[in-house]
Amino acid sequence: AYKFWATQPVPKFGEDGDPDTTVEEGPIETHTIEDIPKAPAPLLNGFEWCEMDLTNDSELKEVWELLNGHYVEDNEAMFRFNYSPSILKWAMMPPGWKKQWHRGVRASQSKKLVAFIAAIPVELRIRTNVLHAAEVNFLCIHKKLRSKRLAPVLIKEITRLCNLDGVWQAIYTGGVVLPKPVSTCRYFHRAINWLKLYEVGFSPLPPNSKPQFQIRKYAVPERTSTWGLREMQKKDVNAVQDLLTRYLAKYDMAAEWDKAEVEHWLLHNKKDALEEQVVWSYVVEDAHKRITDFISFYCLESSVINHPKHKNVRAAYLFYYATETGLATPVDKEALKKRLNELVSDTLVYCKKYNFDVYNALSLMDNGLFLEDQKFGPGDGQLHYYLFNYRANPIAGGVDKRNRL
Ligand code: YNC
Ligand code: MG
Repeated sequence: AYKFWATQPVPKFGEDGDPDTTVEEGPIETHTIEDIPKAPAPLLNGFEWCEMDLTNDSELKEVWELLNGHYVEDNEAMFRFNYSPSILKWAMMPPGWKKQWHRGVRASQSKKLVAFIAAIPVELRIRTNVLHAAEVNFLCIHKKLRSKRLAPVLIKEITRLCNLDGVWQAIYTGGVVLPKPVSTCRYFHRAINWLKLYEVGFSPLPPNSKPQFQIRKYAVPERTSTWGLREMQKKDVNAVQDLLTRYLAKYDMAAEWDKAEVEHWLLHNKKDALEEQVVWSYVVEDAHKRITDFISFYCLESSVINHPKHKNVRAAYLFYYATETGLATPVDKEALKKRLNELVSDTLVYCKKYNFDVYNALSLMDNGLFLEDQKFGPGDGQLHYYLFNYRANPIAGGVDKRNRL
């Protein structure tokens, strides 16, 4: 098993032996740029490499079409992620993005795009070490080209391209089990439009319940409750960056964002009126005009595969948050729990206002403090976190157990 992954600089299952012993953290292997091939490995006959220029709307649309038809589905093939062109730009073009890290495969004759993989730069802190790393995502192969060992070719190619830019470590996530997760999270879902989720087969009707009981259970307050909550603006970037950096310091693994990254990830500036909003961010400003909290979510729709009535499900994903309440020493856990519940409940009001059907969150950061109270239920999806060419001790998921991403 793992014919390809066994050849890669990743930890193997079982190799660290006793789970109570800790390993020394660091790179698994080191190379120099001079050793890295300047040209890509050849592809199967009839296919060629290409660079996808996402600033070009027609190339962006090609990537969107490939992903829309062939990207990640749930186990029962009922839903498939449908990243909008706006969210693709947001996700793949943060500060420091590189065109050469948007790699495609075309059929040589038709020029049709049949496979894709992308990486973005990220400053990734693991405990006390900050890695100048890549985050790899959007690996996708056309359904007709599956199981031909093309995925390893794409992975080796993105590795080569990262290496050529002096990047030797990467982080990536997936629902599949590979050697070897550094952390694992579970997805949680909070129904907003319960009836639609029921109709598409996402939410079950519990025995002894009735649709109207479920609809009432998931009713959302009309108004937000936190004093001083407002939409985040550009003038808040410095304060939010400072607050977020201090908040994330308590986790064992987190991205480190500079101000430009905070602005990109939290204040998606729409370049033109046609572009859809991708991310929603709110701050709490106190009576002294200090930013004491912020919370954000982003939009990711899923296509409903072959449904007579519904074409898509609009999901909001809880993104980053931070609060001064969690930064007191010692941490007052009850106060933090109360504050996070208020903030998340307020975002639920906005999710409803902006027509989301479901609110998703992972079992990371301090989410365990509010998931149950806010009526999020565990889903069957897991998300595994992987590090490439970096040995690290496991990072536990869940509340207080220090992880993020
Ligand atoms: C996966 N998701 O195990 P072994 S997540 C990594 N991530 O290798 P083939 C995967 N590896 O077991 P297919 C993987 N899925 O023999 C499969 N593999 O060692 C491994 N789905 O290749 C698999 N997108 O080409 C096996 O398989 C080998 O034709 C088999 O293609 C797979 O973006 C795939 O789920 C996933 O489009 C492309 O099924 C295809 O099935 C597909 O015969 C739907 O491949 C979409 C989907 C994956 C979403 C994601 C993160 C990707 C991370 C890749 C690893 C990056 C490493 C770091 C590189 C940079 C380093 C630096 C610096
Ligand atoms: Mg293949």
